[in-house]
Amino acid sequence: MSEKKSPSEAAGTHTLDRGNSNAKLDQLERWREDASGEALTSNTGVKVADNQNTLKAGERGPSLLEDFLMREKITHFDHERIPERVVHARGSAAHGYFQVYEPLSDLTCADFLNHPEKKTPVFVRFSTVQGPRGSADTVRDVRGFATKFYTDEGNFDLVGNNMPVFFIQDAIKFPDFVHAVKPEPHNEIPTGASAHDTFWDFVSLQPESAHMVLWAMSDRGIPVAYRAMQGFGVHTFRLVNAEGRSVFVKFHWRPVSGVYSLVWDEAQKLAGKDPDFNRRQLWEDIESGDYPEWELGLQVIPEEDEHKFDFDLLDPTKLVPEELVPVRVVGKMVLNRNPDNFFAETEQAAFHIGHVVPGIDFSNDPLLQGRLFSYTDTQLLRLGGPNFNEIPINRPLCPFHNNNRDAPHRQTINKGRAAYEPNSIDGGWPKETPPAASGGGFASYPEPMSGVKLRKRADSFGDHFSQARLFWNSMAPHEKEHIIAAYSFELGKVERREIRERQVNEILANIDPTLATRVAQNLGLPAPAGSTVAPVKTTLKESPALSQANLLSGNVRSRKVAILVADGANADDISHIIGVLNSEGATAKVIGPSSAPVKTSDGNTLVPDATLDGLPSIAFDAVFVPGGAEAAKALLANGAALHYLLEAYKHLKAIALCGEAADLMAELRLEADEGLLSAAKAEDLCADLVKAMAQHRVWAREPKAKAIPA
Ligand code: HDE
Repeated sequence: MSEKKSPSEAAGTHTLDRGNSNAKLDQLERWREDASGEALTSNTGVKVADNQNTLKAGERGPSLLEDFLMREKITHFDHERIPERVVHARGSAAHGYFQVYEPLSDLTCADFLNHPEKKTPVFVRFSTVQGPRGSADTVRDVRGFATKFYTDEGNFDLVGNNMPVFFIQDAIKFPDFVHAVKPEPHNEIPTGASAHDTFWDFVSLQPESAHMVLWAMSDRGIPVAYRAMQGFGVHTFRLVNAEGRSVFVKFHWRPVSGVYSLVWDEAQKLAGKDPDFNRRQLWEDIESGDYPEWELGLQVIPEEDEHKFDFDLLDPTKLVPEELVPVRVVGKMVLNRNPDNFFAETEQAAFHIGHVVPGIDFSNDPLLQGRLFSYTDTQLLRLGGPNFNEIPINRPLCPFHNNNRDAPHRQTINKGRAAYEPNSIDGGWPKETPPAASGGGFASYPEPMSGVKLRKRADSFGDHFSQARLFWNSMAPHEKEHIIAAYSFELGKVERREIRERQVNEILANIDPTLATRVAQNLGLPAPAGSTVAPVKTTLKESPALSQANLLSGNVRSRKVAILVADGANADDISHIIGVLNSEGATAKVIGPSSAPVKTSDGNTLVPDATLDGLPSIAFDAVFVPGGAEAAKALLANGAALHYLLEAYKHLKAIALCGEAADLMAELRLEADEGLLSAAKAEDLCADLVKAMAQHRVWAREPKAKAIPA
């Protein structure tokens, strides 16, 4: 016979009789007795006594509709998701600050660009474009680089990309472009990739995309890290100073870490082994105090120079070569704080190219003009109404008052009776601020306008290939090889021969004959007959500023090195390399055959940070193997360790082998080069290792490495 229970015990609200094991019961009891934290409550603040069981009619009886706690919890859960961004759905973000180096009063009256003593808070979101929210970070794609400056005069959003041009010239083509690049509608394949028929169909029919597609097929499409990417505002904007004088401007972000990329095989493998690769590094670097930094650069073009270039400044498929207009570096951004909550901050962040402050204004770039409509419109759906600027991550840090009222999720409790202007009831407040005053109101630059209403692309937008050729001509030999390989890979996935042919014969052949012929060969197509469009005469043949080979930082700050260990690994080598890397601002992780501690040569034990398969070589910039006969023997007999080194070699990374570890090189039949180093002790090769790492890859090894299976 079962024991009789009191009504409260039977209801299960005051006891911990929840059908749990004794161990769990004890733990729950301890948690309940700990009064140091916050009590669990309902959304209306009622303290919850039991968060484990639904209210039921008897222990084994049906659940009761009366259970308002369960219903509130499940209802909230049912509504947890919001629509992901139509594009740039996959992203990650961080907080930081921006500081201008010197007042830019000659150019702009924007307050945050005139006060070197001010640290303007920023929130920056990086993203891929094509893939959905859960897709991999390292796919070949454009990266978004959106910065929200919370200035004292309101929010300024610089919503840019890691490439300085775009695929289309007019906003009305954006839905077509996005439908073409997104997974194909019948089977939703491929995720996060442009290597499919609809993308190449569209771009091969749309020659204005030639320049940007070339950027996407270059190493820029597979950055190693967000901190290793440049950022660009893309469009031409205006700056306006206190006297009302305006100049055109292009915005640049230059990473202090330099610009460098993954190699394609690595990018593909990372997409499977660590789809969060970029997101994780951003997070971990900030947690460890190794803050990513960028300098803000401006290309300033006086109004009177608007028509002096052999392209149109308003055409977003063109960049302004730095050799024609140098970049003036004006300030620095540091990302130093991770968000507390991904959804509340990163997911709910609403960027908008139309969020400008006095001193910054728009140009007539037709893509920019279309974006001015799109960003608010999309937030209405995504964030559920027009009050999205009241969400903490979007709220300005300066005071804001207006007569906008009500609508879903209103947070502000407006006081006063007059929700209109002019009014006499509330003394006329809130009132306008004249533009000229310091901290003045926003007034659009009074650009003279005249024109006929029409739908027409300006003739000055008509040259689609010169800048693509400029980019191609500016690439280092290894960069050209990567571009050829990328086109061959992507077009190789295209099922329809006519699309491949069109891309080769009508697009690539107009950029460069070698590019077109090599891609044609790889696709098994006849070499193109020649260009189909007469080349336009241009001022520049090459722009060295476009090649990543010229954009390295020259140091190894934030680079990551794997130290492969096994029992018997030489302790001096390990401590020496760690010391050198730390002093250079790089980091090391000890990688063991398993998670079990390893005995080093000095009799101490070392706990590996990760295992060979847990953190593969693709997650590192270089590999170091300490000496020690026993350790070398163990690694030689370990297929995973051999694969680790082979893969690092194939990915053109610096590899340093000390003492007996040099036997691994012989076993793998690898030839020494400027990045494959061996010496008796760590101290004899550290300087060369650092030098090789600063070069990012051993490009000279690439032809040889291609023959190696990995
Ligand atoms: Fe965007 N873009 N875009 N875009 N874009 C969006 O806004 C749009 C363009 C860029 O991290 C959407 O909030 C149109 C160029 C970034 O939250 C949407 C056109 C550049 C982000 C939208 C463009 C960008 C977006 C989707 C052609 C580089 C991510 C969700 C006229 C200069 C921002 C959202 C973030 C996001 C529209 C072209 C950059 C739908 C119509 C060019 C970095 O509003």
